[in-house]
Amino acid sequence: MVQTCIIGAGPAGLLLGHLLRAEGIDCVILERQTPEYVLGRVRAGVLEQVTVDLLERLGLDARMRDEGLPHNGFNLADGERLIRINIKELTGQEVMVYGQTEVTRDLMEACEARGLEVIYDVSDVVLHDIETDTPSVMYTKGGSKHRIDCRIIVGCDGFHGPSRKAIPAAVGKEYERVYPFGWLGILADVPPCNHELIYANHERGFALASMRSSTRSRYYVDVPVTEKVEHWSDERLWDELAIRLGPEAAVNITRGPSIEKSIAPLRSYVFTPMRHGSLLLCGDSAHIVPPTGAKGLNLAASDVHYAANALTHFFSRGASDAIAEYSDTALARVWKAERFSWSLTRLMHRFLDDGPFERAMQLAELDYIASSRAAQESLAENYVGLPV
Ligand code: RFL
Ligand code: PHB
Repeated sequence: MVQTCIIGAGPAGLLLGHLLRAEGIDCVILERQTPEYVLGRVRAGVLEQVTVDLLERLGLDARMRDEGLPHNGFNLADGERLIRINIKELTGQEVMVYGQTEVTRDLMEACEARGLEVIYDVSDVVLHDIETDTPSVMYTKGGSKHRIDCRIIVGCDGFHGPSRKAIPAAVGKEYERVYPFGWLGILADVPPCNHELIYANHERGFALASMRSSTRSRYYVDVPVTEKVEHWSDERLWDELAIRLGPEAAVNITRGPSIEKSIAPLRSYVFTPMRHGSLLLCGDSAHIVPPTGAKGLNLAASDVHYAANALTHFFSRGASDAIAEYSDTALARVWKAERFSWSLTRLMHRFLDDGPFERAMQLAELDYIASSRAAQESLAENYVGLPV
């Protein structure tokens, strides 16, 4: 019997596991993949203060402080000019450019020393009796079946995991928007074309210039969801980036061979409630945002912040009200991040039925942002992350 069984050892599961262990709560994490596979996934790059604070609280921020890049601003581009949003001046805050892979590595490497047990390479994970105070999780490892009895299950198993699906259809409600395009991303060991991120809306489509360090760049362009990555040679992708990012950025692009190249579909999705009985959901298992606002990993972190507080109250004082309120508390922040990610996606991408009018509206909005401190403040406040 353990107090908590966490399903999924992505950033949400590992962060939560460490926070619970720090409070003396015992837990075990079940992960479908191997550690190498988890570390091989190239995902988020921008951390909000909430995520930085959690790593600091755990004392796992040393490498991020050394190697991460604090950014005071980011840029929007409309095909011709760069519009700089000075987030530091507008909000007093900054964001940290430090890859999800590195966050995950730091959390993984601390598990053994801190007594956080992660069981990798499990299959057939099934949740039982979540509507009771004595739930359990069944799984298979190395050909044999196992069972974990616990008091609370936390589903941190991403969009495709089994946890959300364990909540009866009559209880759950889904809100979804699927976009007609995906992001084709390239990772390359070349210096970034700009010291800050550039989100570009060009007539030919969206582009993003991002980075992982001063020697490693991450770029994206949007492509139809039906597109195949094989159709994009590195050269074709560099040519397209140079056009879409605009002349100022193009002259500074250094080309190089891709280390990774893949297409990620874009989706907005929210599942409610985020708790049912003895099961809590955190991160992508409950919601997905399009990557345009860099919110996915950070929302996972804010869910974990609320869940860790609720479980600490529950296990240390027997107070169940924080658990009862978890879903409403987490969703209030989730919906605002969904709104921001959706609106930035709408502003920066061409949609299938967009005509000259919609294009003119986007350009007018970008021009408004360029000229209005109020508009920039709102953008910056959302970009650095709303308070938890
Ligand atoms: P994860 O990372 O998907 O981890 C879930 C874990 O659960 C495991 N799992 C299972 N384990 C046991 N049994 C099962 N049956 C299981 N099924 C699944 C999985 O193997 C996995 O290890 O979810 P988590 O922890 O909630 O974290 C969420 C973030 O990973 C995600 O929101 C971000 O990566 C989104 N995202 C970004 N977020 C940001 O905050 N800033 C960014 O700049 C940013 N850029 C991005 C992104 C996501 C992208 N892709 C590929 C979707 C850029 C991209 C391209
Ligand atoms: C990334 O570096 O992968 C990245 C940065 C900003 C985003 C999305 C992805 O909005």
